[in-house]
Amino acid sequence: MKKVITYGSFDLFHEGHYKLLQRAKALGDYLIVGVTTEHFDTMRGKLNLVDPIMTRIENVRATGFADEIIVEDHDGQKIEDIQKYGVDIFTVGSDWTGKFDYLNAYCKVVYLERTPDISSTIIREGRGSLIRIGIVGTGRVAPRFFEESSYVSGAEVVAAYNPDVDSAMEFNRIYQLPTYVENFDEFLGKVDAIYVASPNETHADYVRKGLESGKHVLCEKPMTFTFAESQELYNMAKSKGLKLMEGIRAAYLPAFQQIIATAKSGTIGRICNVEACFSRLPVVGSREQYDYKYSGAFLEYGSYGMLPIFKLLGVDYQSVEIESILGENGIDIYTEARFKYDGCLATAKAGDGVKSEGQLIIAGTEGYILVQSPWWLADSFEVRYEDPSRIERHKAEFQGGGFRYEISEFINKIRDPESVDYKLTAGESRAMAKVVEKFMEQRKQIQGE
Ligand code: C2G
Repeated sequence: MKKVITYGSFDLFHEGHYKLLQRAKALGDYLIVGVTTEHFDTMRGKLNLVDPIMTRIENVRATGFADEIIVEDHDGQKIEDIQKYGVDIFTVGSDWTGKFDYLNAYCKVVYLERTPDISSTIIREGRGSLIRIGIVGTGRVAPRFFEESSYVSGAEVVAAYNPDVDSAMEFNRIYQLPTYVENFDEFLGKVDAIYVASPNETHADYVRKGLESGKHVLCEKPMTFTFAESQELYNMAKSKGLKLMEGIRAAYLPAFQQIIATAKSGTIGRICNVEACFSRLPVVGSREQYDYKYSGAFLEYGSYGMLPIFKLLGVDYQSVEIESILGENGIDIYTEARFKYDGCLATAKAGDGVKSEGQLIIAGTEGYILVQSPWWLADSFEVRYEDPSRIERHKAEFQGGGFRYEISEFINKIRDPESVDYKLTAGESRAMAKVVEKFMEQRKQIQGE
């Protein structure tokens, strides 16, 4: 008797799962299906599971393909199961190609072609339905978004748009998206939500078009260059009952919210200074190096520095001074935005062509919080005091590249319209747009336009 084994979460059970199990069963005589526990899914970085394990098991059982159902709850279990049950074939969908080759030492490994277009056949009911996402802009971040979205249950990237048809087609080919359309309106017709990752100056227009056609929008920073436009877009989303979110990844990481809460809890006394730095040396020939109008240090990375400042001190600062060091064509290779609050000073530093230590320091009257570089990808932080031997170390790890937490938040918000914005509020996002607007005005003066 040929024994086959496969594993999965089988959340929001759909045709892709059904077909996988059907073909897995056809590979042999006896099929064992491992259904993951929520704990195991959290450990492996899979977020947003909707169905409880009993429902997921019941859905697998209902197909009639499984001869035996087991529960998967820890790393390394696959090797144990294969040996314990005398398994001949391990199989899983092609989205995992290569990842389970190590099991070849124990049995045959078969990757079955993933079912591409499941969106049309999904049972669209209530809270649990799958959110079809379209990516606008197929540049450098799009692949990372695509890969991390696969860890967010209920999120499915189904289409990608780029006016540069070659780039869009190439993205479609690599990631085997089910639909390809060249026309933007048609593209919008295929999705429930869009992720805007196009060049900075095109963000606002795509956001507006997305909202106009009733789509939820997650937009890369900076979403707009003016306060008024940011306000207009948030108002539009609100009036249409849609979710609009600015994608500043750091805001959604588990450690970041813990840092903010710890600082606000009074542990370090009254906060008197916040200093956040984000810097990198650009890739030669990249947009950041030559796009002196809509790129440069502040437009690319200024939002990161402003994030902890606004979260900790609010958006009602007394004044802000912005100063830059310029490179060729007047592009800023380094910019500092210095905020003055009542009883507190704060600085957001951004370097794109200047490299510094990417740390976040929150200074208080009784101690300080140090988040080591890169603070925007924090998985730990320290609370320190006058006595250098007294250090409280906190850990809050994240899985993968961190992107999935932002995607997870977006999906959660769409699923639960009553959910409260607190990780990055519309007010904080608008306040960032206001500073960006001031920066852009100064830039225009300097560049003589
Ligand atoms: N699948 C598919 N087509 C889809 C979606 C999923 O063929 N459109 C397959 C997956 O490749 C997997 C199975 O259905 O083989 C279950 O998918 P998930 O529930 O998403 O589980 P997954 O996270 O892939 O877990 O230990 C767990 C395993 O590693 C797989």
